[in-house]
Amino acid sequence: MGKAIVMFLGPAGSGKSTLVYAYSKWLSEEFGLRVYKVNLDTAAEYIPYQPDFDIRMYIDAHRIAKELGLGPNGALVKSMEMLSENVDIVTKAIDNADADFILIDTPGQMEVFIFRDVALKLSQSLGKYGREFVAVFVLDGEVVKRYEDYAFVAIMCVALQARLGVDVVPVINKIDVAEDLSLVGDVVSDVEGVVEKLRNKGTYGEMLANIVNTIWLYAKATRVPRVSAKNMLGLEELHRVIHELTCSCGDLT
Ligand SMILES: Nc1nc2c(ncn2[C@@H]2O[C@H](COP(=O)(O)OP(=O)(O)OP(=O)(O)O)[C@@H](O)[C@H]2O)c(=O)[nH]1
Ligand SMILES: [Mg+2]
Repeated sequence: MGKAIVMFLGPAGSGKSTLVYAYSKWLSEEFGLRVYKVNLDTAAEYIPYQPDFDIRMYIDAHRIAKELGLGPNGALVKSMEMLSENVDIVTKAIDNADADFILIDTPGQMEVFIFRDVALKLSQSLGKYGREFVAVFVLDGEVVKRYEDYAFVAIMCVALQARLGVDVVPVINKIDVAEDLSLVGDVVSDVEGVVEKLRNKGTYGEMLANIVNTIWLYAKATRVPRVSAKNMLGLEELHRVIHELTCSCGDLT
């Protein structure tokens, strides 16, 4: 496989860090691939993997909070501003990394990362490094239960694509605790079914049906992988979708 960069995005607690751990373990055990793990969470207190690059060595939100007398949100915003001015620390480390895969873990406070300019700057510079680059949007299975929720996932992914200019793979995590897996269905293979169900749900349903219909016409991911980062489930499916977007060769590795 070509050398790929995969950036994990998603709301606080959705399982980004656990999935970076699980996917890196799976890639090295399954294919013997060398994986370089990047932590960009300036406020992380615990990381379930050993990062090869850790932004906290340079920019630490807790240290900033103490030094500048800021609260947790103020310190995180400040740390992201500092990162934004210094994205080359990250891109240089990645450029020099002797690895097959680069997995990038991002801050729990997704909005500080995405709604400011740091994520955009990073994806613009990472796109130039001759490695394929995709983002994975991790959602907790708890939030994807109704047909309206599928529309929410589709809209979030297209919003991220528009914002960052990068293909986004939606992933539903924590399927080990999902009460009913049929509710966490595969929206991509049944877009028509979902659109049909939404059409029967009043004015907003009609609106969502039209939005979903259009979005999935342009979606790059062919499936929405369902995984359990904790129990290492569904990683092959995740890899298959990432592989489809990052590699034009047929070989799965
Ligand atoms: N049951 C279950 N719990 C999970 C799974 N993945 C992650 N968790 C738990 O969810 C919590 C958050 O996981 P993290 O990996 O820290 O999530 P995150 O998105 O990195 O969180 P922040 O960086 O704090 O936003 C932890 O308690 C994990 O153990 C999973 O597949 N199943
Ligand atoms: Mg995390």
